[in-house]
Amino acid sequence: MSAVSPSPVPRHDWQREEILALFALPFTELVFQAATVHRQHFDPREVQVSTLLSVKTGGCPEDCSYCPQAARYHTGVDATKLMETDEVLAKARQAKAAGASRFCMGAAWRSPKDRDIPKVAEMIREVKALGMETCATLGMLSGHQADALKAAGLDYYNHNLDTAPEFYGEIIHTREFQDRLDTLSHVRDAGMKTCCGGIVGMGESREQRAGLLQALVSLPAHPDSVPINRLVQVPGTPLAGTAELDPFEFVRTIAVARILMPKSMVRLSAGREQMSDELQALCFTAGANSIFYGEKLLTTGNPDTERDMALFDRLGLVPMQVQVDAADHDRPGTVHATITDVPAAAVA
Ligand code: SAM
Ligand code: DTB
Ligand code: SF4
Repeated sequence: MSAVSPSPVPRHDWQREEILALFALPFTELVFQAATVHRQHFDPREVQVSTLLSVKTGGCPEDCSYCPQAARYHTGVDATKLMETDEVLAKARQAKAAGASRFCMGAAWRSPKDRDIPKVAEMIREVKALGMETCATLGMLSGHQADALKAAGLDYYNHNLDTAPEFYGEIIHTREFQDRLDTLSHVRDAGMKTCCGGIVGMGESREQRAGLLQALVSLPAHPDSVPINRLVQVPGTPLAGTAELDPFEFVRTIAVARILMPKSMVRLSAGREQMSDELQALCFTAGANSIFYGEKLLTTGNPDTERDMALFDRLGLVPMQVQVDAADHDRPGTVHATITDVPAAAVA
Protein backbone atom coordinates (compact mmCIF):
# COMPACT_ATOMS: atom_id res chain seq x y z
CA MET A 1 0.00 0.00 0.00
CA SER A 2 2.71 2.44 1.04
CA ALA A 3 4.09 4.26 -2.01
CA VAL A 4 6.84 5.83 0.09
CA SER A 5 7.91 4.75 3.56
CA PRO A 6 8.30 7.71 5.88
CA SER A 7 11.97 7.87 6.89
CA PRO A 8 12.88 7.88 10.60
CA VAL A 9 15.63 10.42 9.83
CA PRO A 10 14.43 13.90 8.79
CA ARG A 11 15.36 14.43 5.14
CA HIS A 12 15.95 17.56 3.08
CA ASP A 13 16.05 15.87 -0.31
CA TRP A 14 12.42 14.91 -0.90
CA GLN A 15 11.66 14.81 -4.60
CA ARG A 16 8.42 16.19 -6.03
CA GLU A 17 7.30 12.72 -7.22
CA GLU A 18 7.80 11.24 -3.75
CA ILE A 19 5.74 14.01 -2.19
CA LEU A 20 3.02 13.58 -4.80
CA ALA A 21 3.02 9.84 -4.11
CA LEU A 22 2.25 10.61 -0.45
CA PHE A 23 -0.58 12.95 -1.49
CA ALA A 24 -1.96 10.17 -3.71
CA LEU A 25 -2.16 7.55 -0.94
CA PRO A 26 -5.64 6.45 0.10
CA PHE A 27 -6.80 9.03 2.64
CA THR A 28 -6.92 6.68 5.62
CA GLU A 29 -3.48 5.25 4.81
CA LEU A 30 -1.95 8.73 4.54
CA VAL A 31 -3.49 9.84 7.83
CA PHE A 32 -2.33 6.61 9.49
CA GLN A 33 1.26 7.14 8.28
CA ALA A 34 1.23 10.76 9.44
CA ALA A 35 -0.22 9.81 12.83
CA THR A 36 2.49 7.16 13.19
CA VAL A 37 5.26 9.68 12.47
CA HIS A 38 3.60 12.17 14.85
CA ARG A 39 3.83 9.63 17.71
CA GLN A 40 7.52 9.04 17.07
CA HIS A 41 8.33 12.62 18.08
CA PHE A 42 5.42 14.06 20.06
CA ASP A 43 2.79 13.23 22.60
CA PRO A 44 -0.26 13.33 20.30
CA ARG A 45 -2.44 14.70 23.11
CA GLU A 46 -0.39 17.90 23.26
CA VAL A 47 -1.11 20.99 21.18
CA GLN A 48 1.04 24.11 21.37
CA VAL A 49 -1.01 27.27 21.87
CA SER A 50 0.03 30.68 20.50
CA THR A 51 -1.78 34.00 20.51
CA LEU A 52 -1.39 36.59 17.77
CA LEU A 53 -1.54 40.35 18.07
CA SER A 54 -1.37 42.81 15.21
CA VAL A 55 0.94 45.50 16.63
CA LYS A 56 0.81 47.53 13.40
CA THR A 57 -2.17 46.99 11.17
CA GLY A 58 -2.90 47.76 7.52
CA GLY A 59 -1.49 50.28 5.06
CA CYS A 60 1.06 47.79 3.73
CA PRO A 61 2.77 48.69 0.43
CA GLU A 62 3.00 45.04 -0.75
CA ASP A 63 0.50 43.39 -3.10
CA CYS A 64 0.07 39.89 -1.59
CA SER A 65 -3.20 38.86 -3.29
CA TYR A 66 -4.61 37.15 -0.22
CA CYS A 67 -3.97 39.92 2.28
CA PRO A 68 -6.55 42.29 3.74
CA GLN A 69 -3.74 44.56 5.01
CA ALA A 70 -2.38 45.61 1.61
CA ALA A 71 -3.13 49.33 1.23
CA ARG A 72 -4.04 48.91 -2.45
CA TYR A 73 -7.09 46.68 -1.76
CA HIS A 74 -10.33 48.07 -0.33
CA THR A 75 -10.99 45.69 2.53
CA GLY A 76 -12.16 48.05 5.26
CA VAL A 77 -8.97 47.50 7.31
CA ASP A 78 -7.81 50.87 8.65
CA ALA A 79 -4.10 51.56 8.90
CA THR A 80 -2.78 52.11 12.43
CA LYS A 81 0.53 53.20 13.94
CA LEU A 82 2.80 50.82 15.83
CA MET A 83 1.16 50.10 19.19
CA GLU A 84 2.64 51.31 22.47
CA THR A 85 4.49 48.73 24.53
CA ASP A 86 2.07 49.06 27.46
CA GLU A 87 -0.91 48.16 25.25
CA VAL A 88 0.96 45.17 23.83
CA LEU A 89 1.88 44.00 27.32
CA ALA A 90 -1.72 44.21 28.48
CA LYS A 91 -2.73 41.93 25.57
CA ALA A 92 0.13 39.53 26.31
CA ARG A 93 -0.91 39.28 29.96
CA GLN A 94 -4.48 38.48 28.88
CA ALA A 95 -3.22 35.83 26.44
CA LYS A 96 -1.07 34.26 29.14
CA ALA A 97 -3.95 34.23 31.61
CA ALA A 98 -6.12 32.54 28.97
CA GLY A 99 -3.50 29.78 28.56
CA ALA A 100 -1.30 30.82 25.62
CA SER A 101 2.38 29.99 25.97
CA ARG A 102 3.66 31.88 22.92
CA PHE A 103 2.86 35.44 21.93
CA CYS A 104 3.31 36.44 18.31
CA MET A 105 3.47 40.10 17.30
CA GLY A 106 2.66 40.88 13.66
CA ALA A 107 3.23 44.06 11.69
CA ALA A 108 1.92 44.93 8.23
CA TRP A 109 5.32 45.96 6.96
CA ARG A 110 7.25 45.06 3.83
CA SER A 111 10.21 45.23 6.22
CA PRO A 112 10.80 47.18 9.43
CA LYS A 113 12.69 50.46 9.24
CA ASP A 114 15.81 50.54 11.41
CA ARG A 115 14.16 53.23 13.53
CA ASP A 116 11.30 50.80 14.39
CA ILE A 117 13.61 48.16 15.82
CA PRO A 118 14.23 49.65 19.31
CA LYS A 119 10.50 49.88 20.00
CA VAL A 120 9.83 46.34 18.79
CA ALA A 121 12.83 45.15 20.82
CA GLU A 122 11.30 46.74 23.91
CA MET A 123 8.02 44.88 23.30
CA ILE A 124 9.89 41.61 22.91
CA ARG A 125 11.89 42.13 26.13
CA GLU A 126 8.77 42.94 28.12
CA VAL A 127 6.67 40.07 26.76
CA LYS A 128 9.53 37.67 27.38
CA ALA A 129 9.75 38.93 30.97
CA LEU A 130 6.17 37.69 31.46
CA GLY A 131 7.56 34.18 30.92
CA MET A 132 6.10 33.67 27.47
CA GLU A 133 7.82 32.49 24.31
CA THR A 134 8.10 35.37 21.85
CA CYS A 135 7.51 35.39 18.12
CA ALA A 136 7.38 38.23 15.62
CA THR A 137 6.41 38.59 11.98
CA LEU A 138 7.48 41.95 10.62
CA GLY A 139 8.32 41.28 6.97
CA MET A 140 11.78 41.06 5.43
CA LEU A 141 14.73 41.48 7.81
CA SER A 142 18.33 42.45 7.23
CA GLY A 143 21.06 40.57 9.08
CA HIS A 144 21.62 43.32 11.63
CA GLN A 145 17.87 43.67 12.29
CA ALA A 146 17.67 39.93 12.96
CA ASP A 147 20.62 40.18 15.34
CA ALA A 148 18.96 43.05 17.23
CA LEU A 149 15.69 41.11 17.63
CA LYS A 150 17.56 38.04 18.85
CA ALA A 151 19.45 40.20 21.36
CA ALA A 152 16.10 41.47 22.68
CA GLY A 153 15.07 37.88 23.39
CA LEU A 154 13.04 36.93 20.32
CA ASP A 155 12.59 33.15 20.19
CA TYR A 156 10.84 32.70 16.83
CA TYR A 157 10.56 34.69 13.64
CA ASN A 158 7.61 33.95 11.33
CA HIS A 159 8.27 34.45 7.65
CA ASN A 160 6.33 32.27 5.24
CA LEU A 161 7.27 30.99 1.80
CA ASP A 162 3.51 31.24 1.21
CA THR A 163 3.35 29.02 -1.89
CA ALA A 164 5.36 26.98 -4.37
CA PRO A 165 8.13 28.88 -6.18
CA GLU A 166 6.37 28.26 -9.52
CA PHE A 167 3.03 29.69 -8.30
CA TYR A 168 4.52 32.55 -6.29
CA GLY A 169 4.51 35.03 -9.21
CA GLU A 170 0.73 34.70 -9.52
CA ILE A 171 0.22 35.75 -5.90
CA ILE A 172 2.85 38.39 -5.07
CA HIS A 173 4.67 40.79 -7.39
CA THR A 174 6.34 43.23 -5.00
CA ARG A 175 9.05 40.89 -3.69
CA GLU A 176 10.72 37.73 -4.87
CA PHE A 177 10.69 34.21 -3.50
CA GLN A 178 14.47 34.57 -3.05
CA ASP A 179 13.90 37.59 -0.76
CA ARG A 180 12.01 35.26 1.57
CA LEU A 181 14.83 32.72 1.56
CA ASP A 182 17.31 35.52 2.34
CA THR A 183 15.29 36.71 5.36
CA LEU A 184 15.05 33.14 6.64
CA SER A 185 18.87 32.85 6.37
CA HIS A 186 19.31 36.00 8.43
CA VAL A 187 16.92 34.64 11.06
CA ARG A 188 18.77 31.31 11.28
CA ASP A 189 22.17 33.02 11.30
CA ALA A 190 21.04 35.20 14.21
CA GLY A 191 20.25 32.00 16.14
CA MET A 192 16.46 32.34 16.20
CA LYS A 193 13.99 29.57 15.54
CA THR A 194 12.10 29.77 12.28
CA CYS A 195 8.34 29.66 11.86
CA CYS A 196 7.72 29.19 8.17
CA GLY A 197 4.85 27.76 6.19
CA GLY A 198 2.33 28.87 3.65
CA ILE A 199 -1.25 29.19 2.49
CA VAL A 200 -3.35 26.64 0.64
CA GLY A 201 -6.66 27.19 -1.09
CA MET A 202 -5.36 30.03 -3.28
CA GLY A 203 -6.24 28.19 -6.50
CA GLU A 204 -2.96 26.28 -6.60
CA SER A 205 -2.79 22.71 -7.93
CA ARG A 206 -1.90 19.65 -5.84
CA GLU A 207 1.47 19.70 -7.58
CA GLN A 208 1.95 23.26 -6.32
CA ARG A 209 0.91 22.31 -2.79
CA ALA A 210 3.57 19.60 -3.01
CA GLY A 211 5.94 22.30 -4.33
CA LEU A 212 5.36 24.47 -1.25
CA LEU A 213 6.09 21.52 1.06
CA GLN A 214 9.14 20.58 -1.01
CA ALA A 215 10.49 24.14 -0.70
CA LEU A 216 9.95 24.06 3.09
CA VAL A 217 11.60 20.67 3.58
CA SER A 218 14.53 21.71 1.37
CA LEU A 219 15.46 24.67 3.59
CA PRO A 220 18.86 24.24 5.29
CA ALA A 221 16.98 23.49 8.53
CA HIS A 222 13.38 22.34 8.69
CA PRO A 223 11.35 25.22 10.15
CA ASP A 224 10.73 24.73 13.88
CA SER A 225 7.08 25.68 13.32
CA VAL A 226 5.22 25.18 10.06
CA PRO A 227 1.98 27.20 9.85
CA ILE A 228 -0.40 25.77 7.27
CA ASN A 229 -2.93 28.51 6.61
CA ARG A 230 -6.16 27.88 4.74
CA LEU A 231 -6.92 31.02 2.74
CA VAL A 232 -9.29 33.32 4.61
CA GLN A 233 -11.14 34.96 1.76
CA VAL A 234 -11.52 38.66 2.45
CA PRO A 235 -13.79 40.73 0.17
CA GLY A 236 -11.73 43.33 -1.69
CA THR A 237 -8.64 41.11 -2.06
CA PRO A 238 -7.92 39.63 -5.50
CA LEU A 239 -8.30 36.09 -4.13
CA ALA A 240 -11.82 36.62 -2.76
CA GLY A 241 -14.11 34.24 -4.64
CA THR A 242 -11.43 31.56 -5.23
CA ALA A 243 -12.93 28.05 -5.43
CA GLU A 244 -12.73 26.50 -1.98
CA LEU A 245 -10.22 23.70 -1.40
CA ASP A 246 -11.67 20.24 -0.71
CA PRO A 247 -11.39 19.82 3.10
CA PHE A 248 -9.88 16.34 2.66
CA GLU A 249 -7.17 17.84 0.47
CA PHE A 250 -6.44 20.28 3.29
CA VAL A 251 -6.05 17.36 5.72
CA ARG A 252 -3.80 15.61 3.19
CA THR A 253 -1.58 18.72 3.11
CA ILE A 254 -1.28 18.65 6.92
CA ALA A 255 -0.51 14.92 6.86
CA VAL A 256 2.19 15.26 4.21
CA ALA A 257 3.74 18.21 6.10
CA ARG A 258 3.87 16.03 9.23
CA ILE A 259 5.57 13.15 7.39
CA LEU A 260 8.11 15.43 5.67
CA MET A 261 8.94 17.50 8.77
CA PRO A 262 8.53 14.99 11.58
CA LYS A 263 10.10 17.08 14.35
CA SER A 264 8.47 20.41 13.47
CA MET A 265 5.36 21.82 15.08
CA VAL A 266 2.73 21.79 12.34
CA ARG A 267 0.34 24.64 13.00
CA LEU A 268 -3.29 24.48 11.98
CA SER A 269 -3.21 28.19 11.36
CA ALA A 270 -5.56 30.68 9.63
CA GLY A 271 -8.95 29.43 8.50
CA ARG A 272 -10.00 27.51 11.63
CA GLU A 273 -12.99 29.74 12.25
CA GLN A 274 -14.54 28.46 9.03
CA MET A 275 -13.71 24.80 9.81
CA SER A 276 -16.00 22.34 11.55
CA ASP A 277 -14.83 20.73 14.77
CA GLU A 278 -14.70 17.43 12.86
CA LEU A 279 -12.35 18.83 10.23
CA GLN A 280 -10.07 20.23 12.92
CA ALA A 281 -10.10 16.84 14.69
CA LEU A 282 -8.97 15.20 11.44
CA CYS A 283 -6.14 17.74 11.19
CA PHE A 284 -4.99 16.94 14.74
CA THR A 285 -5.21 13.24 13.90
CA ALA A 286 -3.05 13.87 10.82
CA GLY A 287 -0.33 15.46 12.96
CA ALA A 288 -1.19 19.13 13.43
CA ASN A 289 -0.03 20.05 16.93
CA SER A 290 -0.21 23.81 17.22
CA ILE A 291 -2.92 26.46 16.90
CA PHE A 292 -3.53 30.16 17.20
CA TYR A 293 -5.76 30.74 20.20
CA GLY A 294 -7.84 33.84 20.85
CA GLU A 295 -10.74 35.48 19.05
CA LYS A 296 -8.66 37.24 16.42
CA LEU A 297 -5.78 36.38 14.10
CA LEU A 298 -4.35 39.67 12.78
CA THR A 299 -7.42 41.27 11.23
CA THR A 300 -9.75 38.31 10.70
CA GLY A 301 -11.59 36.05 13.12
CA ASN A 302 -10.51 32.90 14.91
CA PRO A 303 -12.71 30.51 16.91
CA ASP A 304 -13.72 32.01 20.24
CA THR A 305 -11.85 30.66 23.23
CA GLU A 306 -14.91 28.84 24.63
CA ARG A 307 -15.24 26.88 21.41
CA ASP A 308 -11.54 25.93 21.50
CA MET A 309 -11.64 24.99 25.18
CA ALA A 310 -14.63 22.78 24.52
CA LEU A 311 -12.96 21.23 21.47
CA PHE A 312 -9.78 20.42 23.44
CA ASP A 313 -11.92 18.87 26.16
CA ARG A 314 -14.03 16.82 23.77
CA LEU A 315 -10.91 15.52 21.98
CA GLY A 316 -8.83 14.97 25.15
CA LEU A 317 -6.18 17.43 23.95
CA VAL A 318 -4.04 19.44 26.34
CA PRO A 319 -1.94 22.57 25.82
CA MET A 320 1.76 21.81 25.45
CA GLN A 321 3.91 22.86 28.37
CA VAL A 322 6.77 25.18 27.60
CA GLN A 323 10.15 25.01 29.22
CA VAL A 324 11.52 28.51 29.62
CA ASP A 325 15.29 28.25 29.40
CA ALA A 326 16.83 29.98 32.44
CA ALA A 327 20.05 30.73 30.54
CA ASP A 328 18.03 32.53 27.93
CA HIS A 329 15.72 34.33 30.23
CA ASP A 330 15.88 36.63 33.22
CA ARG A 331 12.94 34.92 34.93
CA PRO A 332 13.85 31.25 35.23
CA GLY A 333 11.19 28.64 35.56
CA THR A 334 8.74 26.50 33.75
CA VAL A 335 5.58 27.84 32.25
CA HIS A 336 2.69 25.47 32.47
CA ALA A 337 0.29 26.53 29.77
CA THR A 338 -3.25 25.65 30.66
CA ILE A 339 -6.27 26.59 28.72
CA THR A 340 -8.44 28.02 31.49
CA ASP A 341 -10.74 25.43 33.03
CA VAL A 342 -13.46 24.26 30.73
CA PRO A 343 -16.84 24.45 32.42
CA ALA A 344 -18.32 20.94 32.34
CA ALA A 345 -21.55 22.40 31.01
CA ALA A 346 -19.75 23.66 27.92
CA VAL A 347 -18.90 20.14 26.86
CA ALA A 348 -21.84 18.19 28.22
N1 SAM B 1 3.89 41.59 6.71
C1 SAM B 1 4.59 40.46 7.18
C2 SAM B 1 4.83 39.42 6.12
O1 SAM B 1 4.15 39.42 5.10
O2 SAM B 1 5.72 38.58 6.32
C3 SAM B 1 3.95 39.79 8.38
C4 SAM B 1 2.44 39.62 8.45
S1 SAM B 1 1.70 38.62 7.18
C5 SAM B 1 0.01 38.99 7.46
C6 SAM B 1 1.96 36.96 7.74
C7 SAM B 1 1.36 35.84 6.95
O3 SAM B 1 -0.03 35.77 7.15
C8 SAM B 1 1.49 35.85 5.45
O4 SAM B 1 2.76 35.46 4.99
C9 SAM B 1 0.44 34.85 5.03
O5 SAM B 1 0.98 33.55 4.96
C10 SAM B 1 -0.58 34.93 6.17
N2 SAM B 1 -1.86 35.50 5.70
C11 SAM B 1 -2.12 36.79 5.43
N3 SAM B 1 -3.38 36.95 5.00
C12 SAM B 1 -3.95 35.70 4.98
C13 SAM B 1 -5.22 35.23 4.59
N4 SAM B 1 -6.17 36.02 4.13
N5 SAM B 1 -5.46 33.89 4.71
C14 SAM B 1 -4.49 33.07 5.17
N6 SAM B 1 -3.25 33.49 5.54
C15 SAM B 1 -2.98 34.79 5.42
C1 DTB C 1 0.82 32.73 9.78
O1 DTB C 1 1.32 31.87 9.04
N1 DTB C 1 -0.48 32.96 9.89
C2 DTB C 1 -0.73 34.06 10.80
C3 DTB C 1 0.68 34.37 11.35
N2 DTB C 1 1.52 33.55 10.55
C4 DTB C 1 1.16 35.74 11.41
C5 DTB C 1 -1.44 35.19 10.16
C6 DTB C 1 -2.77 34.81 9.56
C7 DTB C 1 -3.42 36.04 9.07
C8 DTB C 1 -4.81 35.79 8.56
C9 DTB C 1 -5.42 37.03 8.02
C10 DTB C 1 -5.63 38.14 9.02
O2 DTB C 1 -6.11 37.89 10.13
O3 DTB C 1 -5.34 39.30 8.68
FE1 SF4 D 1 1.90 43.28 3.69
FE2 SF4 D 1 2.49 40.99 4.95
FE3 SF4 D 1 -0.01 41.48 4.03
FE4 SF4 D 1 1.94 41.01 2.28
S1 SF4 D 1 1.17 39.58 3.84
S2 SF4 D 1 0.40 42.66 2.15
S3 SF4 D 1 3.67 41.98 3.31
S4 SF4 D 1 1.05 42.57 5.65
